[in-house]
Amino acid sequence: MAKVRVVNLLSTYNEKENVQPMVTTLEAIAVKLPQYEFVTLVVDSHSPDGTGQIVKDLAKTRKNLYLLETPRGLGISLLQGYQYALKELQAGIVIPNDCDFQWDPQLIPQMLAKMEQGYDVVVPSRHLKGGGDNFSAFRKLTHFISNDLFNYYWAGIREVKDLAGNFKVIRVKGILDQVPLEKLNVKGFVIQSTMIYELSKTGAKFVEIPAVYGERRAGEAKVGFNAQFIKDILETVKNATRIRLERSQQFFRFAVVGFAGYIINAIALQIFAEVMHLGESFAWLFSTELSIISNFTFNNLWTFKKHQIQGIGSLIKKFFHFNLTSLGALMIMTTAGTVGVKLLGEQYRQILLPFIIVFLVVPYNYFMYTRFIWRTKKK
Ligand SMILES: Nc1nc2c(ncn2[C@@H]2O[C@H](COP(=O)(O)OP(=O)(O)O)[C@@H](O)[C@H]2O)c(=O)[nH]1
Ligand SMILES: [Mg+2]
Repeated sequence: MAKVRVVNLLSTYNEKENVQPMVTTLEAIAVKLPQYEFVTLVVDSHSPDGTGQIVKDLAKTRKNLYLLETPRGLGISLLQGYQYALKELQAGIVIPNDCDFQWDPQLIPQMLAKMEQGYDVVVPSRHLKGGGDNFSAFRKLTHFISNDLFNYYWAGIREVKDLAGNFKVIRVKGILDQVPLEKLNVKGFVIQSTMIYELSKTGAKFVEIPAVYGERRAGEAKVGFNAQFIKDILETVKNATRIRLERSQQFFRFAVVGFAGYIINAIALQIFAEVMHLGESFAWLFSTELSIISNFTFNNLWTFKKHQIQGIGSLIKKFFHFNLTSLGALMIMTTAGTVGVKLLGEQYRQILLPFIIVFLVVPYNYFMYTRFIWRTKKK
């Protein structure tokens, strides 16, 4: 069997002192992990200090070192790098990292071991016990504002706690290759949380491991109070808001479909109970099942369009699966409805219905749907 190809994706801007030590450090790690085939791809934004030239020189004596020259901007550069790693280098795993040793590349074996346990994205985290940073008060504050306030709370990206780091191990098959990289329009540092969000939409399984964000080995950080910094803040706010809206649009559609399901449920309940005299329990059971069918159909066609289930085979399978997860709701409805009508009388039937839906079924269903039905299934 061919070895899995791991692409170390290094972003550089003025890293002339760091790039060679990083390349050789990664080579030493590769020797310890012969079960993988390691390749290094440097994305350099035409660094004025000549980082790109150093990489070109190093590549003369190496077959597994590549340079991709990119426009300025960490986001732009990484997005181009990811695409290059997938299309040109046939990556099986991509490991983006900074080139200044702040994230310790020695964590790579441990991170790959996590992936072998079945995780799709392994994230080193400053926010776990045992992790941390050496930030100044100013950097602590900016990290808190962008990571915690905007990305975690406002955008609602909660898959991991540390959303701002570059370093991670990402599986390609079914995960990174499902991210619409060419359509993502982010230029700066907000690429990091955006990638976590996009990866989460593929159904990726995340895990964080504690890590310390150390001192930069040489050279200077690009983050400081300058024009770029302002642009990064604005982009963070804009992007977090976009993600928030995207998520609430999904919720809005979900609510509309749910309301249509309710109308169907209410009319069918009335007909089954009053016109067809099916008996209280059957009226609740069948009318609820009709609304389940309607919910499945419209959520698939509209609410979760991006994750739309295709092909008649998997559609039937998913419908069965959907009914299984809706079984709880069906039982809640039938039992609560039947008992409620027995206790209160038939005149309360149409009052009980919305009451049961709002307080019992909707919370239960939203949880189940987003968790099990419209997540991309992976092997
Ligand atoms: N290709 C590319 N890399 C960049 C750019 N800006 C920063 N980097 C690299 O991204 C990594 C993180 O940047 P750094 O300034 O260390 O940010 P900090 O660690 O958050 O202070 C480093 O390896 C930088 O060289 C850019 O515009 N283009
Ligand atoms: Mg750094």
